[in-house]
Amino acid sequence: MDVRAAVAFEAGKPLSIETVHLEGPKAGEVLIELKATGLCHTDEFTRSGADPEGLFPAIFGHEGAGIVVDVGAGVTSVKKGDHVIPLYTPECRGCKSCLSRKTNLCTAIRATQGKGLMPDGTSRFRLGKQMIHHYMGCSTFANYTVLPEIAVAKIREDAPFDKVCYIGCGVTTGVGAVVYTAKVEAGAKVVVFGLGGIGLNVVQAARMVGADMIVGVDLNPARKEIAEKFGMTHFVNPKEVEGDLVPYLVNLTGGGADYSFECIGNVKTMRQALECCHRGWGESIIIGVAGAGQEISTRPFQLVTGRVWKGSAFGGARGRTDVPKIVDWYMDGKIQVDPLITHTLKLEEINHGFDLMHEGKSIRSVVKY
Ligand code: NAD
Ligand code: AHE
Ligand code: ZN
Repeated sequence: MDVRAAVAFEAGKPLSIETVHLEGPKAGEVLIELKATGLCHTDEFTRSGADPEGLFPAIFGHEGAGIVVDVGAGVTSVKKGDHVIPLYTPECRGCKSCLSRKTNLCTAIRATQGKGLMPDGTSRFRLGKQMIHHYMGCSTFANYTVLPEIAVAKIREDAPFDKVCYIGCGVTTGVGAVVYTAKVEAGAKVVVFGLGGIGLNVVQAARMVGADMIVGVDLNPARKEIAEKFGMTHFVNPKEVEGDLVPYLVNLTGGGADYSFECIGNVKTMRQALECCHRGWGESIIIGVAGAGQEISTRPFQLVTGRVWKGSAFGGARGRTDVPKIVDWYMDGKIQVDPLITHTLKLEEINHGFDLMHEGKSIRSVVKY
């Protein structure tokens, strides 16, 4: 079938709206009509050329929601008409990682996903004779896409697509990092670096679990107001701090954070996030994705003296199990999503969405199909 898609032909270039051919679902795969997709900073990271795994031409997008319109042979877990969220972290429930119960990083299809291909080693997208790569196994910057059934979460039918698409990455990443990765407890002191589409979800989850102090660190002063509405108790703009940021944060938190979260993707702030943690037990969770060639560093003494450095992908959430629960949390009013969706765009306006991201004017832009 012909589908409308925003195609990335080259790193650093705007996306181009094209009519692309999409082949139907093969065995174990489903065809999804996307109703909406969010624009995550990770899409921009790959578009810019900073992603060492980046492939071109490709159809980006990994934060979608839609309806199953066809299923391939042998598909049993979803059917036509089901409402779903595509999962860039699938959950096969049979691989070593899924069975370990120690990680959400299912390995069933990671190798082909990283090559921009479906599990059989081919792409379903082409433009004329040119093969177009899938992206993060999702390619939600198209009005239809194909995914393996292990990479879709079935969700309730009363959830609005143009809001819950954000649960496909940003909401789950931020909320999950607090609830599943760090397991922040009531009374904790939390520092959040970066108050964007991810960091604000860390803030609201820290409030949800009962953190006492939630410090937000951002260079953009406009983030203060929205972060306070989401539960931030103290705002720190590094540009306004005299001297080093780390001792300032250690002092502010009365000895250091119990938990810190890096939601920027900057290796310097990753170090600051670790070093502002409390001696003996503070845990720092890296969520931000850093560009090719970047490395983190600290004095090993920081770890010897009990600080813990961890990472979190997709918030540690097991997609098929946890995403429907997070949709319920939203529908039940436990977490807020709507105020974070600052812009709704047409597919043709998608490049404007990336401009808004760069200008710090949007928190989340959503494309509605
Ligand atoms: P965003 O652009 O919405 O937010 C980033 C925020 O950081 C902005 O508010 C910006 O003002 C602030 N910032 C930038 N540089 C700063 C600095 N030096 N000090 C303080 N604040 C600074 O981005 P996002 O969508 O929230 O994504 C954040 C990061 O998380 C990106 O690196 C993205 O790729 C990554 N990410 C990771 C996962 C995962 O599973 N680990 C999932 C989604 C996104
Ligand atoms: N391709 C990048 C890695 C990017 C990365 O870490 N992605 C996160 C999700 S970001 C969503 O917005 C992730 O899930 N990582 C686990 C994985 O298996 O990719 C690089 O640096 O190579
Ligand atoms: Zn994302």
